[in-house]
Amino acid sequence: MSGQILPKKHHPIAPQAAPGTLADEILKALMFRVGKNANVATGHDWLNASIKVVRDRIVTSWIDSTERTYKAGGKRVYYLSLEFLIGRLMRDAFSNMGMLEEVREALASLGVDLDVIAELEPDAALGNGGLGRLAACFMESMATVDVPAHGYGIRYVHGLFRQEIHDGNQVELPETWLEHGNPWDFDRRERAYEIGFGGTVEAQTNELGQPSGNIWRPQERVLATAYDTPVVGWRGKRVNTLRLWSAIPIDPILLDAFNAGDHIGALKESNKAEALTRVLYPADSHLAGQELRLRQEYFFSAASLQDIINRHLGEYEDLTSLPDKAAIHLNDTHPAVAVAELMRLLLDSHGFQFEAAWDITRRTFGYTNHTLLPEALESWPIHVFEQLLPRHMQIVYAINAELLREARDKGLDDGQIRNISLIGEDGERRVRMGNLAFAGSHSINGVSALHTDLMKQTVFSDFHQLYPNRINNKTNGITQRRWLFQCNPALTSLIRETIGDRFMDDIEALQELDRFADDASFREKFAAVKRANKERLTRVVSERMGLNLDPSALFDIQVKRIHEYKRQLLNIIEAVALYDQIRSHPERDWVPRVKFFGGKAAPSYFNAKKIIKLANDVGRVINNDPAVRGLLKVVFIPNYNVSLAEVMMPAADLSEQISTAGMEASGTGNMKFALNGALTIGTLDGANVEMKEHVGDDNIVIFGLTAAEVKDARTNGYNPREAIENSPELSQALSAILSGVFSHDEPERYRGLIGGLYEHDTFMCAADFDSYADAQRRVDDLWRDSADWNRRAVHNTARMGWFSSDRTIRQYAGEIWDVPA
Ligand code: B1N
Repeated sequence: MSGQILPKKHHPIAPQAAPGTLADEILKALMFRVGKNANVATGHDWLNASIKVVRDRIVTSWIDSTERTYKAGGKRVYYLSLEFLIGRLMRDAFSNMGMLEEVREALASLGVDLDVIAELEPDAALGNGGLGRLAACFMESMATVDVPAHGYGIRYVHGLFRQEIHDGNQVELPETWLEHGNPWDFDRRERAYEIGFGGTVEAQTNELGQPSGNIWRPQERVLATAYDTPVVGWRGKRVNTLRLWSAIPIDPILLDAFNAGDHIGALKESNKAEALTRVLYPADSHLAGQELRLRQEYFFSAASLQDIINRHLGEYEDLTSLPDKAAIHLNDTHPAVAVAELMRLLLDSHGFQFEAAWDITRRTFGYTNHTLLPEALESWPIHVFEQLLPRHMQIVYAINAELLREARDKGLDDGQIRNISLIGEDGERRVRMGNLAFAGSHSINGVSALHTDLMKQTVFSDFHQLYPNRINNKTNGITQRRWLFQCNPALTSLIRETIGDRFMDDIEALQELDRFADDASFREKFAAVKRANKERLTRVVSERMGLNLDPSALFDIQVKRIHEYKRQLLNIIEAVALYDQIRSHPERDWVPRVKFFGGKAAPSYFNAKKIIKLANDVGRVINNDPAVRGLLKVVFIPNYNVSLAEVMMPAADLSEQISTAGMEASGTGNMKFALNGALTIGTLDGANVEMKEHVGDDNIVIFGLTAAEVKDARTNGYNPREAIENSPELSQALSAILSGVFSHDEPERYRGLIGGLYEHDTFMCAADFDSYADAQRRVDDLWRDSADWNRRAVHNTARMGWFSSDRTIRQYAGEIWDVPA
């Protein structure tokens, strides 16, 4: 696509620009930094040149921000995350610098369309889903609210796989975001640290023969080198750094082997090092479990800690003051090994005694828990951990001894002590990373009020008894710059015309829009914006899938990772039931609806892949059945990613947030939809609970069992077969799927997935079905009164300001990190 979009090649004369203008700067960047002239430049070249021009201005502010923090002697935040799901950066950065329109005009004067080259920017998918996207929103908000921060992660060569749908099945293809280079980042080859693995530990003795620390002699070593991306906050106020590590061999070629003629063997080290940062593990909320993953975790944690300590010792005497100058945050347990690594550095390299080291460590770290799902709680078999990190294993045992002694002193019983131990003893002995992160941090937070309560009641109840002040809540948020201003420029303009610009700097001012919900002429404008956004999505679907949709239908969207607890299956079964109803009662006044699905399944997640196949099978049958008369469409859009989300969020009428109560820690897609004026149909799970409080009971459609009811049902022996038999609609829908109505070519295809519901139904689809179907018919009723629907939609937008990640970050800054914001 790149070469052909721009007609430059056919221009006999290259475009000119007056000296000193932005257009002139772009032409110069094209010439001197990309090495092309306008006659031969491709779309990517124009994109690179434009980015370089804006990046220069960002760098000025970047250096300024860094110096400001340095001079003030301020505390810095270090956000350690194995995932940063950043997506495209161009619009984000240009618009935060206040240059988007200026660049657009400059490019237009050169005959280049900014919207066209924007599409060429790769979608950096260095994350799986909500956890990684949250890290990206946080980076932008930290820069916006002026918190000096560094994000630390891995520069994966391949981010999350690209999804294609072949014959209804997910096919995974490698993602290659670095194919055209990365115009944003700075290669800091001078910032390289050695990282060791394996080997042995030598006990040291002093001249009197007493034990005096330990020395780890790793067997393997690689270099971590840094790539820095500037992260610019709103109005260019502050620019922070996202530092991503890449692994390179210390000895790229083993000269001995090479000289002996073993040319392939000589590259062994090189291949091994580079494998470390080659690919992101594609499992969301599920344990990867491979040794390579633990290597990735240690690699980036250790590199980041060396960097942090280096910076600290450049400014201060020693590490005693580390907790006053550095807040290191663990984004889930993926970097939890950093707790043991900091202890190692303090004990073995900086001469601290255990007690002092442990005090420094605990005052420095904070930890966010993002899930209570047992299958996602990280733990490593002792032998894997010990082989790879022998010194850290000793330190984990030492911390554990101290922790368990403290627990015993405070009167915890044997069962409780077993629960808080860093070593799990049921079956194979394992290092529990959640317990390590908890023990090593002064603050442990959940990501929604409900999730935090459940943390206290379940996984961390004994820890909570031991340290009653450590668990706290920080409800997630999203950045309104990307998730309103950029993805929905028409709505943003309408809001500005209506209430002025104040909300652009203070999102709580969005409240002022609330009273316009009762203004019919405003509502019409609001509806017109929604309609245009739906048309945009309709065009995308038509281009990508050759499917024509009616933008006046109710757009009902469920986009997120495919996971059984998120219950895409419940939604699909309801579509099948509705299909039955439409055919059985053609005389009824059915509301035309398009049910959109999108999301990736972990490549090894069998049931998730079946769910994708089922959505596609159901769609094929329903969409082609003339008896449906176009009243229902089911569409699975391939390759859901950040860029697609930017088109879908603004186009939704109805947002599906239907997880089994108690299982979705927070959700953040729910917030993006509501901010853009969709109504939510949802369970009382995660942040839905708080969204209901903010938007008001009349402006959200809640159904299903509560978390407490789910727990009761489970303990009292829930019988799914009975639930299915009590619901004629559900029974019929399940029978249809089981009998092969949607899988003529293989009637047995859904025996496992659907048949299994009668026996287990772990996620309570049957228990919630009737309540869900009723809620959907209530949605239909609301939709029929369009003025009333729009009034509710306006209330959603107006009342979602609280869910800004600026608010979340201010809470972290004030209540966890102790930095001003
Ligand atoms: O983190 C999001 C929440 O909004 C979601 O509710 C939650 O499901 C998500 C292991 C995870 N929890 N755990 C993960 C991701 C990758 C991985 O390898 C676990 N993701 C979440 C933000 O708080």
